[in-house]
Parts: sequence; C-alpha cells; structure tokens
Amino acid sequence: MRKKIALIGGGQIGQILAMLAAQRELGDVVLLDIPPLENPVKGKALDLMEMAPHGNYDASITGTSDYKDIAGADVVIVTAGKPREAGMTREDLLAVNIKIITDVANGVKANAPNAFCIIVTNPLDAMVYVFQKVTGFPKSRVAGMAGALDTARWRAFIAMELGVSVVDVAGTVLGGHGPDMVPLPRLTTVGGVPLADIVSKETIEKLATRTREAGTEIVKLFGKGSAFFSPAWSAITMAEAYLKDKKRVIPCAALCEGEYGVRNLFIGVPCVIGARGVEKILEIKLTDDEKAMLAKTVAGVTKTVAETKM
Ligand code: A3D
Repeated sequence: MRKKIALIGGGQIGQILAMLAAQRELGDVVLLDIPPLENPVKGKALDLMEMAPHGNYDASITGTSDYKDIAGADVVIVTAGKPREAGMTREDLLAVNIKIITDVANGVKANAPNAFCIIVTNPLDAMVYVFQKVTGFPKSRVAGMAGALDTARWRAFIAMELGVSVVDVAGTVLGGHGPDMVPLPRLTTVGGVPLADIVSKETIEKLATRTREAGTEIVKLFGKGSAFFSPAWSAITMAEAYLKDKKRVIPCAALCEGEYGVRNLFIGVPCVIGARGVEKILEIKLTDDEKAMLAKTVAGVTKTVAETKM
C-alpha cells in the first residue's frame, strides 16, 4: 500500500510540495486548504493528476478542505499561514499564524495522530513549538523545516562564489530561522578542502551575511510572498528521509532538552532523520565564538516563543 502525505496549506509552497511528492512517488498526496480556497486545491490536484502521464508517476493527488481526508497520513507538512511581504520580519507573522497553526494542530491531532510532522510556517521556531504543544506529539515526530533550507542557501552561495559544483559543498547552519542564524565556516568543506583554506575571511563573512538574509533577499525581489521552490525541496528531503528510513543528517528545528545547553525550545540543530522521525540530535563541539553566536539566536527564539504564551 502506498504511503500517504498530507499537505496542510495549498499555496505557493504547498503546490510545489504536491508536485515533488508525486514526482518522487513518495505516496498519495492530499492537499488541504481552507474554504473559500477549496476549489483551487481541487484544481491543483487535478492538474497534477493530468501531469502524471508525462511526469511518469503513479500517485493519487486530491484536494480538500476536510480534515477527515488526511486520516491515517504518514507524513504531514504544514505550510498553512501567511507569508512575509516586503518590509516584514518573520516575527510580524506571529499573531496571525499562531491561530492558524493551533487550528491545524487540532485537525492533525484528531485525524493523523501517528504522522511525522514537518512545520514550515513562519516564524518557524515558534510555530513548530506551538504545534508540538497543541498536539502533544512526541518530539521525535515534530520537526521544523529551516536548517535544511538555511544550509542549502549557504552551500548554494559558496558554490556560486567559487564556481564549483554545489554537490561538493558540505556544511551546516545552526540556530533559529532568522538573521541571527549561525553558519559554521569552520566545519564547511569544498570537496573535503576546508572553506577557510580557499577563501578570505572577508568573503566568508559576506557569504554568511547573505545566508542570514537570504529569505529577505527573495522577499524583496518578489515584492509579495516569500521563497517557495527551495523551501519545498527542503521539506521533501526531510519527508523522504523519514519515509525511506534514510538516516539522513539534516539540520532541522528539533526540540532540545539539554542538547547545546538549550532546554524546552525548538532550535536548528543537525538531526538524524529516519523511520523513527528525529532519531538523534548530533552535538558539535563549538568554539567560544560559535557558542556566543548560538546563545544570541537562542535568546531571539526564546523571546518569540514567550510571546506565544504557551
Ligand atoms: P501562501 O502561498 O500564502 O500559502 C499559504 C496557504 O495557507 C494559503 O493557500 C492559505 O489559504 C492557507 N491557509 C491559511 N490558513 C489556513 C488554515 N487554517 N488551514 C489550511 N490552510 C490555510 O504561502 P507560502 O506557501 O508561500 O508560505 C507558507 C508559509 O511558509 C508562510 O508562513 C511562510 O512565511 C513560510 N515559509 C517558511 C520558510 C522557512 O524556511 C521556514 C520559507 C518560506 C516560507
């Protein structure tokens, strides 16, 4: 029997998620959005069914506004909520998206209580916290998609700067999904060669700054709305790691209970993702400077989470 993937939110990211999940034959896809947008998701689902003969995939893709249709989903990916517009911070979305995430969490809890849940809605680290509190799901089954994207951006910018294949750039980004996130140049390599051996400190700082501001760079270019191709791929990578028990090491917002000295907070850390969900958090021995940067991003996320009053 095929796996079932429920996508809550059928907007920009949700529709790309549906396409990627179908193309990669991860399972049958249910795209849920709220009325009056029911018909657009039904239309998007039908369009994707009609793409299948050329896309060469077998998957059932349906659109709905009824949570009963996500019953028994193996994976839930949540993009429901408002995206940023030019001039907005992610935190500006807190008030509107907290209500949406609470509704979504209740719908998922009632209908897909065993799913591995990936949250994408911003402000990410606070929304994943709210989702876990409302559902009460174990920490292994709730993760925020942010580090996967932040790391992809870091790798992409390095590859673009050096004119090398992005496949050969390895690295990680820790912390909250915001301007205080912590790219780790010390642990970044290009085909095994340490980044610091081949580019200047100034270039590294320029690349790190661009990574921290990457979401805002796209929002400015779009004018309205935020990135959607790269966030969708990042979330699909996490879903695939779970569904295929790949044990991929992917930076995600995971509930830390002592790791990195952080307690009761979802924050971006390298995680092993396999059939048991977030199976393990890998702890890096950080330098004092890196610890100080991590403390700053943790303080920012703590402040936003406190505003959720949960
Ligand atoms: P958008 O295209 O507006 O899609 C969001 C969809 O959510 C819309 O179709 C809404 O109708 C739907 N929706 C609203 N309320 C509900 C509800 N209660 N139940 C079900 N569906 C609902 O936005 P988008 O897809 O571009 O972005 C979605 C979210 O992802 C936003 O909050 C973005 O800020 C966030 N985002 C996060 C990242 C990260 O890296 C964490 C990156 C890019 C975007």
